[in-house]
Parts: sequence; C-alpha cells; structure tokens
Amino acid sequence: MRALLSVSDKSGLLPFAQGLVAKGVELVSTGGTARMLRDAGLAVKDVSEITGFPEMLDGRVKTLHPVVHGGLLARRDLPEHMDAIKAHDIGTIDLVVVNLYPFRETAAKPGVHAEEVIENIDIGGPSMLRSAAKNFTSVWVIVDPSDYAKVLDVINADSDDQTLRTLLAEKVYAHTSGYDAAIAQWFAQQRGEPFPDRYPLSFEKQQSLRYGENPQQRAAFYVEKPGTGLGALVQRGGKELSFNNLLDLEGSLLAIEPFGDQPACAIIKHTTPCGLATGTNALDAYKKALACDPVSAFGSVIAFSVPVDVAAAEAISSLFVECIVAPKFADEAVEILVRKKNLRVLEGKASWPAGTMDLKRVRGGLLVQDRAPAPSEPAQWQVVSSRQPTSQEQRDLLFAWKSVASVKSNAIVLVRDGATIGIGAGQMSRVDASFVAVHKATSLGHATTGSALGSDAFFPFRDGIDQAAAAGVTAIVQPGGSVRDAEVIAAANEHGIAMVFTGERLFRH
Ligand code: 93A
Repeated sequence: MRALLSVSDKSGLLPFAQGLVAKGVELVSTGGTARMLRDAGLAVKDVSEITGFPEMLDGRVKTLHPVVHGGLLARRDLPEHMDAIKAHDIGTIDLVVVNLYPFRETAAKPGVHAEEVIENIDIGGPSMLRSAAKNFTSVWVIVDPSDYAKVLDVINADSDDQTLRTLLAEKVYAHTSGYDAAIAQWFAQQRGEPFPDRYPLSFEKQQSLRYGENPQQRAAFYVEKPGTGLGALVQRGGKELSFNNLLDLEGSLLAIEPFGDQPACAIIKHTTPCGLATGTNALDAYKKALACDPVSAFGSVIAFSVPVDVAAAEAISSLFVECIVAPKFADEAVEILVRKKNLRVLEGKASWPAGTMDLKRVRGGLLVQDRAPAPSEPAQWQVVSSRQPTSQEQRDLLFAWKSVASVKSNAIVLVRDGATIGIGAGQMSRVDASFVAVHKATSLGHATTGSALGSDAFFPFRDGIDQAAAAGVTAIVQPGGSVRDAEVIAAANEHGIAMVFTGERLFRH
C-alpha cells in the first residue's frame, strides 16, 4: 500500500504517518511535509522520485503529474486500466492525505497583498483530492485531520469500510467547493462587487437538530466558519439547542446589540422582544425588561449584554426560560441556572462575522443584502415638531429607536426610563401596531402617560399619532417620509408631542 501525504495543516499527521509505516505502508510526500516526517525519523519518498520530475515554478507544480493522477484514478476493477498504468510504470496510490493552502486565512489577513492571496490558491491539492475521491472505492482520501484515527483503525484491522470511504469522498467535494467559493468571493471583492454574478455559498454542518420549526420538519444548523457567530457560543448547561432556540438567540442578540457595553437585557419570544431594557446592572436590566410583559416572558430566550452574576441568575431562576445567553456567567450563577434542567446556558460574544451578508431563502432563490447597520444616533435626527424633546424624552427616544430595530414590522414600541413598556409587533397596519403597544402596556398595568414612542417606519396617516396622544405619549421617533408628513406633524403639534424624524427606516420582516 502506498500513501501520498501533502498537507499545509500538519497537526495530527505524524502519529497517523507513524501508524501507516508501522503497518508497512510506503510514504510519498511533498517538500515541507516530507521534511517534517523525515525530521521525525520516518522513511519518505519525494514526489519527484516517483514522477521523475522536480518540483518547479516555486512549488506551483509539485504533484500535477500523470504518475500521481494515474496512480489515483486507475480503476482497480478494470484490467485495461491496470495494464495502462503498468505500461507507463505507474504504481497505484491507495491513500491520500491533503489539506489545502490556507486561502481564507491569507485573504483575511489585514493589508495582505493580492499576490500573496493568489499564491495561496491551491491547485495541486484539490486536484489530488478530487481524483482520489472519484476513485473512493479504492483510494482512502482524507481532507480533515479528525478522520486520521478512523481510517487508521480500519487499516490496522486489515478490514474495509465502504460507508466511511463514501463519507470521506463527500467531505472532499464539500471541502473543495467551499474552498472555490471563498476564492470566487475574493475575486468578486477585488472588482468592488458585493454581489457576485453567481453567489458562492459554503456552510459546514455544526449540528443536526432534533427537528425544525415544527416536529414534522427535519433540520440542521450550518455555520459559515466553525467557531464564529452563534457557533462561537459555548453551552454551559441545559439540553440540546433546538431550531427555534437558535432563531430566538439570533433575535435576542440583535435586540441587545445597539446598546453596546451598556447593561441591557432582551426577553425574546418568536424572535421578537416582549421586553427590552437597559439598567444599572444585569439584574436591574432584567427586572425592567421582565416588567414589560411578564406573561409573554414564559418560555422565552433571554440575552444580556453584560456578565450574569448570582443576583441576576437567582432572579431568572424563578421564571421558565428556554435559553439564556450572555458574554460571561459567574460560576456560581451557572450553578444556580443549571439546577433548571431544561434551561440552556450559552456563554460568549457571538458577533456577526465581519463582511458577511444577510441571506433570506425564497422559493427558487436567495435574497442577499447588507446586514442592517446600527440604528442612527440623535446627531443625525431632525426635530420636526414645534416642541423640542426634553432631555428625559431625548433619552427615551434614543432607547425607543434602538429597541424598535429588533421588533418585527410593523413595529411600535412604548418606552419609559430606558425600558419598553408596550410592544406592538408584526402587525399588518401601523395603527394596529400602535393599538397593540398601548393595549399591552395598559392591560399589564403600565402608566403610558409621559411615555416615548418609536415607530420602525413612517406614519402614513395621523390616526396613529392621535391614538398615541390619547394614551399619553409625549414624544415620538419615526423615520418620516410619508406624503402626509405635514398632516402627521400637525397632529403632533396639536397634541403638544415632540416628534423627531430619523430619515432612516428599520423594517424587520
Ligand atoms: O502549488 S500547488 O497548487 N501545486 C501542486 O502541484 C501541489 N501539490 C500539493 N500546491 C500543491 N500542493 C499543496 O502543497 C498541498 O495541497 C498542500 O497544501 C501543500 C503541501 O506542501 P508542503 O508539503 O511543501 O508543505
């Protein structure tokens, strides 16, 4: 048996190679890989020895040779194939270990020169992988170091495992297509184009999920790059995450994101906040967020922008919660939370990976857009009412604007003292969203007099303003831009409401 080893990521290779040698396998290898194995005392042939051709063009041509590809691609079950390689003095290669030049990592280096990125486009490696994977029934092909042990076990047992061989081949094509996708993406960026003509996509399965949005749907969670985004969260307790948990975690992180390092807490149901607040610390923010709508908070996902301490953990432990996510948990806080067997405790930052787009599946296609930028700040706003907002109103307007960004459209939030007190989400008309926000607030005992209102899009009619005024709202933040803006501003002035236009819409569909 003969193995060809040519890897950039050399981790775990040596014990595997030693295992092969112990089993009598002959090793063939390229420059750096051969050196590493020889330094460890293993006998290795250079590829140039079997090809009769030196590595050339600064290593661009190392393994691109019929002796290599003939040895990989010849069908062992066809006498004509075996005769053909024999006639050219080509021996079979029965195992290939290749992982590729680190293209993604190189392209991501700050200030990297295009020439260096291009040199990291691996040509010979993917070619060998693809040849070996096409002949997977006879050639072992390993692209992922975590598969070394499995293959060695089979070889050591003098056995075979066609199921494993099939999986290894699948992994190759998934890997090389992802690698090519990253290269295509880089070329698109080079022409200053965020939307390439073919959108290259590549995701890796992070985990299978028990089911999807409903139990009758199969589901899995894929990540663009392992260990980034939601894939960066470390679970410190509780049962397995579900599909809807992941969706709600995304909603919860979206909700607290505009508040940066300020202590903030979002309580999420069906991807939308039913309570969102800033406070003096985690416990204070939680209490204020919970007070908004304690009825809906049952079975929620809760996110914090700051570490969760014992006090916050104790408060949360009296509520039925699906998941809690925070940048950090005190160890004693985890102990308190994991007493609730079903509560999933997730630790980490989980920021949105820089430079990646927002994608939405539609039948037969994909909608691609920039990720929504952070909601605008008051410096960019315009006061359109005759009355200026007071400083207290100004603070609540900013909170309202930042919080309405994560509420499903049509969205209206009512806010007091840095906390939502009424949320009207996902309504088909704006006046209904206002109605729901006021109804939620008053039915749960919140005083709406002196509250601030945020609207994710402009008011098309004055009815929403009249309704807000009747509830006691004194300040409104909204994008503006309706053909009836004049009428809407007049309504605000009639009611003595301070109103600002942000000039920016915050739909969330
Ligand atoms: O420059 S290449 O595209 N040309 C080749 O013929 C070739 N053969 C293997 N790169 C090639 N490789 C790659 O070299 C492998 O995919 C692996 O990533 C790397 C291993 O080189 P070394 O053993 O010198 O460290």
